[in-house]
Amino acid sequence: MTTRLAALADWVDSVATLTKPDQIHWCDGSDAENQRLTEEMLASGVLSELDQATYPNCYLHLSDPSDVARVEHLTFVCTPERDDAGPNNHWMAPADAHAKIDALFDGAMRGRTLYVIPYCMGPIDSPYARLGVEITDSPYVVANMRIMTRMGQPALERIEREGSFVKGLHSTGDLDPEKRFIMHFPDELTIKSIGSGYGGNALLGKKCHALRIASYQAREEGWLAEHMLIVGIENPQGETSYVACAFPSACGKTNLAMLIPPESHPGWKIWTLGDDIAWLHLDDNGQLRAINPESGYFGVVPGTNAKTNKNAYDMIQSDTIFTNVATTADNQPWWEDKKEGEPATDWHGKPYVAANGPAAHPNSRFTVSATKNPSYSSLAEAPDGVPLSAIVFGGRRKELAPLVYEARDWRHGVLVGAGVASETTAAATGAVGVVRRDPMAMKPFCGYNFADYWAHWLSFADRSTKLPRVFHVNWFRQDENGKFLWPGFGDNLRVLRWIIDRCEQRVEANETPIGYLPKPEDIDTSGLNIREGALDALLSVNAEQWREEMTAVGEYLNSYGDRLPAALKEEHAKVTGALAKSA
Ligand code: SAT
Ligand code: MN
Repeated sequence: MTTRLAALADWVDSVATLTKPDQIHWCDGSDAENQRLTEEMLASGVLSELDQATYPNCYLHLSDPSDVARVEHLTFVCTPERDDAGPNNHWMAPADAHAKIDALFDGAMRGRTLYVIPYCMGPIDSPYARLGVEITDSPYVVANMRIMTRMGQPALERIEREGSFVKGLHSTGDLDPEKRFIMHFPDELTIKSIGSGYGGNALLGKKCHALRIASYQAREEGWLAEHMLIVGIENPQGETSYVACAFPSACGKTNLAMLIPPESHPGWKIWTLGDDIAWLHLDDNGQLRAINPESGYFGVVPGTNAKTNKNAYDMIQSDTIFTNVATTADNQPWWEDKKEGEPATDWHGKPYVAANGPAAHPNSRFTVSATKNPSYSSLAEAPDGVPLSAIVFGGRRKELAPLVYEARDWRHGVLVGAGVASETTAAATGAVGVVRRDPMAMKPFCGYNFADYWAHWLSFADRSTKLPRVFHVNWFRQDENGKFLWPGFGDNLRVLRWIIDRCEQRVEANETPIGYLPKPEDIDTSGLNIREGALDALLSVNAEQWREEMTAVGEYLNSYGDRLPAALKEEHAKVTGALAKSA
C-alpha cells in the first residue's frame, strides 16, 4: 500500500530520507495487521500478555520510568509571531524549532520501521471531521492510534479525496528527557514530537492535533475544539439532554462520562459520547452541536473499581492495552483501589515492595475502544453530532467553588471558564496538588494566545441566540478535616439534573454575585448519604474568599495585556462590583 496523493507520498519520502528507517509500513487498520503487530511487540517485549483466561486480549506496556506523563515544559507552539502563541504557551520561532528538532530526527529511525498512520478525527463521514497522518517508529503508538482514532484505509481514501491533512511526525528517539520536544506549527498544520512514547506526547491525533492544532483551525473557521467530555442524560420519560464538560486532566471526565445513576434514580440513563475532547459547531439554526473526534478512551486506571465506576471496570476486562499498571501473582493487571487481588510486580516490572510507593503509576492508563463501554451512545457516530443544552466547567478545588453554579449568560460564562483553577494532577510532570489557572481546562492544550481564544468564545454570543447555558461544578470540596463534602461518582447525576432543570426552565435559582446557585430543595437528595449541613456548605458563597479569588482572576486576566477582550474585563468588573456590595 502507498498513496496516489503526491503531497503525502513526497512527505513520507522526505521523512524517510531524514530519519533513515529500515523499512516503511503503511497501516491499513485491519485486524490482520493489528494481530501481526501485537505478535511483534510481544516478541520484542514492548508488550507482555496479561492472563488471557481472565483478561482476554489484554496487554501490558511498561514505559521508560522517565516517560509517564505529558511534558508541558517541553511542549511548544511555533507561530511566526510570539504573541500569537501567547503567554499560555512556550514558543519558539518556526525556523529555529524545525532546525532543532530535525537535527534530533536525523537518523532517529535507523534499525526501526517507519509506520504511516492515516487517521480521521470524528465520524468518517462527518463534515466536522478532520484528517491527519502520523508517521511514527513506535508500534505501541500504532496500536493505540488504532483504538483512539478511525485509522487506516477509509481515512486514507478521504485524505486522498480532500487533499488536506495534518502532518504529525513522531519518534520515540532515545527517550532521553534532554532530547524530548513536542512542537506544533499550526500555520503549517504540522506536529513534530520526539523522545517520548507517552499518550499525550506521542498519540498525535489526541492533544496535539484534536486540541492544539484544531483549536487554532477552529478559530479561523468559526468553531471550537475543547477539552470536554460529552454525555447524554436520559430521564425516565425517555427525553435525553446533552451536556459537554471541561475539566482538567485526571479530574474525573471519564468517570462522569460513563456515570451509573444511583439506586434512588430508577429510569435514568447516561449515554457516553466522549470522555476527553469535543469539537463544537453552530448549525444553520444557531444550535451548538458536539462531536467527539476520538473513538476510544485513554483513561486513568487507579481508582477504577466495581463501585466507583462499574462501566469502566467492566469495559477494561478485555481488549485493553494497560500502560504502567502493576500485576498480580497470576498476571492480572492491578492498580491502587482496584479492591481485588494483590500486587506482586510493580509498574517498573520489579517485585512489589510497599515502601517503594504505589504499585501502579498514578497516571497509569487504559486504552480501549469506546464501543466497549456499556453506556456507549451510537450517536458518537452521528455525522452532525448532538445538540448541547449546557456547557459545564470545573476544577479540583478543596475550597471556595460551590458544588454548582450557573453563569448569568454566555459572556459571563466565558469569564467563568477563563477563571477556572484546579489543583495539578499526575497527568503532567511536575508538582501535584498546586492550584493553578487552567482556563476552560485548556491551559496545556490551547494552540494560540488565550486572549484571542476568549475573544473567539465571546464572539459566539453575536452569532446565536440559542447558545447552551454555562455552569461551573466542583466535586472536590473538603471539610475542615480534609474529608470530601460530596460523594461524587453516580451522585453527580443529582447535579446534572439541576443543570438540565435550569436549561428546561423548570426551576428557579438563588441569584448571587458569582451567578445562580441552586435552592437546596431543588437538588434531589433522596437516598443521598452526606453529613448534616454538607449541602448548605456546598451551596454557599463566601464573599470574602470570592473577593480574593476575583482579585487573583483579574491579575491573571490582565497578564494578557492589551489583547484581553474588553468584554471580559466588563464581566469581571460586574462580578467584583456585586461582591463589593455583598456582605
Ligand atoms: O495527555 S493525555 O491525553 O495523554 C492524558 C491527559 O492528560 O488528558
Ligand atoms: Mn484530557
